[in-house]
Formats: sequence, structure tokens, C-alpha cells
Amino acid sequence: RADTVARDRRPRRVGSRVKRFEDPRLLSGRGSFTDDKAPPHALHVAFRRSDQSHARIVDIDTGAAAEMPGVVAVFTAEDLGDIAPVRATSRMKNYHATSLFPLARHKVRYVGEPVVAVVAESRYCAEDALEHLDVQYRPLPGVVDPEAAAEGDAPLLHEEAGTNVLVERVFARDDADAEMAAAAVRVGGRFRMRRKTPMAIEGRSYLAEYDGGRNLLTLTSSTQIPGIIRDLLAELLDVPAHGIRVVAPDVGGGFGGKGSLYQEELLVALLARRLDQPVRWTSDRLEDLISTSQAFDEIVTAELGVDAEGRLLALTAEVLGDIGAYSIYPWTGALEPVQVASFLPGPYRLQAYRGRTRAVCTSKAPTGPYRGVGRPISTFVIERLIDMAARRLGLDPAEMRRRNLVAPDEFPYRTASGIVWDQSCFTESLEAALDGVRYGELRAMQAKARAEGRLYGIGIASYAELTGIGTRISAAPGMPINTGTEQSTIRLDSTGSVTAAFGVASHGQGLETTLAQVVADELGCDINDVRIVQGDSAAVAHGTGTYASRSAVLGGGAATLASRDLKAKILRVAAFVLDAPVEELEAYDGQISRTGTNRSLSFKDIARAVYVDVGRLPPDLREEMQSTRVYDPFVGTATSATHICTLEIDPRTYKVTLDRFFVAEDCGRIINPMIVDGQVQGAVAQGIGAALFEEVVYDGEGQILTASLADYVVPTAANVPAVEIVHLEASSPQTLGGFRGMGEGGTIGAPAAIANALADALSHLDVDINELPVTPERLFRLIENAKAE
Ligand code: MCN
Ligand code: SMO
Repeated sequence: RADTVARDRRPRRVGSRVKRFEDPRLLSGRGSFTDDKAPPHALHVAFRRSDQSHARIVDIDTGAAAEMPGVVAVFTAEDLGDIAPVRATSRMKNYHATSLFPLARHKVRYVGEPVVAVVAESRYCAEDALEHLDVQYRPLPGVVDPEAAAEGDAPLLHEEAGTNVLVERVFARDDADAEMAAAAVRVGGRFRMRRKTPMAIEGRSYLAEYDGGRNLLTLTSSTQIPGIIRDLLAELLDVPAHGIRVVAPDVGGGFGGKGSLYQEELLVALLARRLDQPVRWTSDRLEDLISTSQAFDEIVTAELGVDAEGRLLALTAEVLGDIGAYSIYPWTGALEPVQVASFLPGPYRLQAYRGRTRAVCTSKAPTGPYRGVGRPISTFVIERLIDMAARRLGLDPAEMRRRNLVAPDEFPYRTASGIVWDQSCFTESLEAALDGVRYGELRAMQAKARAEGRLYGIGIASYAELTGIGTRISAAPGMPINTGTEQSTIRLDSTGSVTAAFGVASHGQGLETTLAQVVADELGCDINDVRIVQGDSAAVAHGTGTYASRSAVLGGGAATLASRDLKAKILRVAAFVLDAPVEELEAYDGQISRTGTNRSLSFKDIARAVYVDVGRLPPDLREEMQSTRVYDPFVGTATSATHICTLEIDPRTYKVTLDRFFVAEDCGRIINPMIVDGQVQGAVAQGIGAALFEEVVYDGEGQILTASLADYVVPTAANVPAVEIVHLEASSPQTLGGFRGMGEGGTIGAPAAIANALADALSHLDVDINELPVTPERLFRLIENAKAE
């Protein structure tokens, strides 16, 4: 007993602010990104991209370009021959896949779509040659406005689909119309979140190398999903998985934008094989802005009915998601619009719901995953509706939430759309955030500011999300890939160090550190002796990558299982060497000791006994010191938070200045509080971008107007206040280790909290904040219109 207590008091790695192992190299310029990996003789590709949003390709003359010095080859879709298209298939009802080719065939569908590829000895030659290509188009009618595109008589973007509405889905529980009719108060509106772009610092970059002698194609890619890309390439090229290796080295951010397959990625791989030479491509900022998958382009018409005490009775919603030109691989264009409708009921107790969602394709860059996927918009809409209803009832927004958040004794709670929330800090996060900002004092301060004529607002947003999703949920749409499991292979090396391989692909999250923390605790090794191998499709038999706030739960779970298994093997050997019963042994920080004695062995001693002094061990102990385990969390787990922010609007310039930003969140047991803080801070910054600055703009012809960082405005450090964070750490009942995912959380709460704070600041004018981002121009118009009324 005394022993156990002593053992428990020793510091564990999980839960401590271990400095990130990746930072010394990243901060001192020794990171190695895809573009750094290219051999000197690699050929460069440059793309002639469509300048039309929807047009038939009439003729392409490549002759002059092909003759330029330094040009090795020029390819059009026709030159690539008969290759199978990439189709993001799914068993969803009413879903239509689209066919994606590496270069546009017959038709172009968005400005920026790759049409011709020039391969040359240098990037300069390749880009110069683009000017000498002659591409003739016959413009087709635009499919730009999502509402018009959803009409039955709209021109079709994909003839094979027979409609522009690529998916339609209804969520319904109880009779929402009857409940709505009985409501004491009904509030509603048309909400819109404008298109965004992920904007990673590193642009997309691909390098393909083909080793004909070994028949091995290696694609180095700035991707979040090396395992998925490997499996897709194997299928398309009809080669075994071991014939292709996809490596994501250091990746400079993804935010969802590197979580799908790209035309350029496919093309680079095809050409390296065809030309039998390394082929590389790295996007510039313009290409990134026009061709990396975009996000959040939704129109939501919603109504909420509440009773006289403010209890939610019914919610109805019509979601129209503009998914751009293609149904993206592997997620499909349903990803974002379906999640909006599915998460709309939020963390609240609500019986009656009807939500219809439609995904409509338009002639713009495809949308794909973006940090938060669906939840930023659903949270924006429901949190606005909650505030609007509170205002009509004369209730404080905090009190309105208090009455409706799923209470601790109601878990597990099934939402009206069918999501099951396991126990998480819904009400606790609200109270913690209110306490944290000293809500009462803030309101008093606001009253004083208002009396001085200042436009000062306080905004609250609560939300819940599903993270660490396992097979039961991920298999539902029937995609041809399994994203519900991850595996880990952990081994004791011959020198006593530990190598742990995963299918995840960290691109900023710090998984080399957090997974090492889990391994060190579970295995009892020294954390400095652990190397995490990740981002390499060859590292494990099956793995997909890092997305959907899954790596802590799935990677951490697999690490736990494999470590425990390997530890048992190590202890068996130690028991023999120390001549002690296994039960009396413990491993900590790289030493295996017999409790109550001073006898111990290091991991190095064990490795020596197993691998070198083999004669020392009986045959049955000479087993491999390696374990592979797969972890499947089945449904995943709920993560919840409340954001509260305060801000002030400058009445002359309409500039919005955030004053405080407070986050109370529950991501379960925390592996590394420093990393989690960084994730929250970064994601809140992106949420601030979505609320106030960032917007991809296309004109009526489908021309993109925000193709530079002068036009697409991202927040800078000056726009982001210090984020105050409280962690509630309710260990998840659903996951091994109790972890919940949290990498996306900040972008989910921040836009809604800011929208509510803006509406609060302008409450005397009764201004609806129902379109984000609220740029100074939009704010000016809203205020002028309100004053004119
Ligand atoms: N973590 C922890 N304790 C927990 C949960 C998480 O210490 N209870 C740690 C994890 O170990 C990991 C990080 O926090 O180091 C994020 O973990 P998790 O929530 O599991 O998310 P993923 O690692 O799967 O990362 C994906 C997520 C997504 S979907 C987007 S989008 C996003 C995000 O991560 N993109 C990012 N954060 C990003 N951060 C950076 N720097 N760059 C991106 O592109
Ligand atoms: S949008 Mo994150 O890569 O799931």
C-alpha cells in the first residue's frame, strides 16, 4: 500500500507541459518540408489553370510551349490517356459522386482548375512555357449562385449527376411544426457564413519519385492523410500497397486543407512513373488561394420556438451548402452541409427538430474539410437563435443557456439529430466561463460603457462536438475507407531505445510530443528514449492520418494498448533476469525495479538480454520485443466548451476590437496542457478570422476576387487578444485514457461568441448579426440601415 502511494506520487508525463520535441528543429529552420526534400535533378511541373469558371475546352495548342528550351514534356488530359477518374463514393441516399481527373477533361468547372501541365528542368522554364500555351474555351452558362444552381432548370455542372444538388438529407424527430406552432416565442432568420480558405503557412507541395528497378513509387506530400492517399493511388494505379509509399514529412499546417486528395498530387505521381524521373510541384500563394479546398459556404434558414420560460421546443432549418465544383475525395461534398444540419441542435435539450440539408455544386473551387467542419456554422446559428429568444423573453443569455443545456444527470443524451453525447462539462463549462470572466462585474461595466455612448458587447457561445470518432460512426456514410481505427507498432530497439510508429500525420499539432508522453507513461520508458514515427504510410499496415480531432484519442488509444502489451513482454524478461515475480516489478522512466529492493534493470539491459546475450534467456522468452495494436473508440466522445468574449465597436471606423476572450473547455484527460492551450489559442484566432475578416469572394461570373493576401484578410497578432483558458478535464467515459479531441474547438465557439457580442453591442439598434464575417463594411451597412428604420 505504502508502495502504491509512493509510485503514484512520481510525476507522470501525461498531464505535464512537456516542451515540444519538434520545436527546436522547426524554430531553428531545420525542419524538413516536402519542398526541401527534392533531389537536384527533379523535374518541375507548372500548371496552366482555367481562367473560366465553367466552359468547354475547345482546343489546346501545346506546340510552342513544348519547343521551349528546358521543357521536357507537356500534358493535357488527352495525353494522359485512359485513366480512371477519382470518385468519392458513398452509400448515402440521394448522393451523386463526381468524376475528378488530374487535368480537366472536356470541361473546366472552376477558375484555377489545372488544365495543362508543363514539365521542365526548372520552375522558371515551366512557368515561362505556360505563357506559350493556347487554350480555347467556349464559355458555358455560369453556375455560381448556390440558390440558383439548386433550381431544377439550372445549367448542370456535372452532366453525369443529372442535378447540381449532389446530396440531400433530412433529420427529423417529433412534429417540429406542431411544437413550433405552440411556442410562446419564435425567432428565426437567414444565416450565412461566407467561404473561407484554410491558409496554411506552407503551400501544398508534392514530390514523386519512381524507382523502376524496385517498382516503388514514393510520394512525398504535404498531406494530412498519407495512408488514404497511398490506398487510393494503389487502387488507381492497380499496384499493391507496398508499391507505393506516401510520406508526409514536416507539414506547415493544414487546417483541413491538406486533408483531401488533389489533382496536382495525382498528376505528379502519374508523371514520375511515366517519365521515370522525380517530379515536383509546390504551389505559390496564388495557387493556394484559388485551388486549395475552401470551406464554410452555407446559407441556413432556421427558426427556433421556445416556451414562456425559455425552454427550447422546436427547431427547423433549411441548409444549403455551396460545395464548389467537385465532391471531394474521400469525404464527399456532403461533409460540411450534413454536419451543419446534424449539429444544429447543439448541446441543448430539444425534442422536436426538422433539418433539411442540400449540398449544391457550383463553379468555384471545391470545398473540403476545414477546422471545425460544420460545427462553426451550426454553432453560429443555434447560438444566435438562443440569444435572440433570450432577448425576446427578457432573459439574460447566460440564464437562457443554463435552462437548456443538457444537465449532468441527463447523459448519455441523444440529440434530435441522433448524436449521442456522453458525459461532458456542458453546464460546468458555462459556469466556469461565467465565473472566469466575472460575468456580473462585466455586465455592470458594460452598463457604464453604454451610458457613455460606447458600443461594448459581451457574447457567449456554448457548444459540443463529437471527436475521436470510431468505426460505428465513421462507417455510417459507407465510404470505401476506414477512418475509425488507428494502429500503433511499438518496439524496443536493440540499444534499448523505443520506436513507436503510427498512422497519424502531425502537421502542427505536436503529436511527436504528446504520443511520446503516452508511450513513456504506459511503457515506463524514458520519454527522451522514444521516437515517434508518423506521417509515413509505410510505418503501419493501416492508418489514415490526422484530421477530425482524432489523433489524441485514436493515436493515444493505440499507443496505450501497444505499450501495455510490450511492457508485459519486457517485464517477463526482467522477471527472469532479476529472478523476481512479475507482480513485484515496475517500470518507470526507463528503469525496471523490484519494489522494496534496490535491484533494477534498464531498458538497455533488457534489449541486451533479448537481442545480444541471447543464450541468457530460455527459448520461450526470446520473443520479439514489439507490439502492434489497433484501437477503435467505436462512437467517439463528446467535447464541450463555452466561449465568452467582449468587444468594442469604433463608431467612426466600424473597427471591432476584441477585449477579452475566455474559453472554458472539457477535452477530457489532457496529455499536454501547453499544447492544448496552443491549440485553443490558434483555433480561436482562426475563429476570429471567420467572424471578422476572412472571406473568399467570387464575382457573378465565378471569377475569384480574393486571390492575394491583400484581398483575403487574415487576422494578425494585433487582432487576437490573449485567450484566457480554463480546462475542466472530465475524463471521457468512452475512450481509453479518457482523452477527448480538441484540435478544432476554438474555431467552433469563437465566431458565434463574437457574433453574439456584436449583436449585444448593438442591441439598442436591434441589429441582426446573421452573416459572417462582419467586416467593417457590413457593420457600417447594418448600423446605417438600422438607424434609417
Ligand atoms: N491533446 C492533448 N490532450 C487532449 C487532446 C489533445 O494533449 N485531451 C493534444 C494532442 O495530443 C495533439 C493536439 O492536442 O497534440 C491536438 O489533438 P487532437 O484534438 O487529437 O487533434 P489531432 O491531433 O487529430 O489534430 C487534428 C486537428 C484538426 S482536425 C485541425 S483542422 C487542426 C488542428 O488539429 N489543424 C491544425 N490543429 C492544428 N494545429 C496546427 N498547428 N496546424 C493545423 O493545421
Ligand atoms: S478540418 Mo480537420 O483536418 O478535420
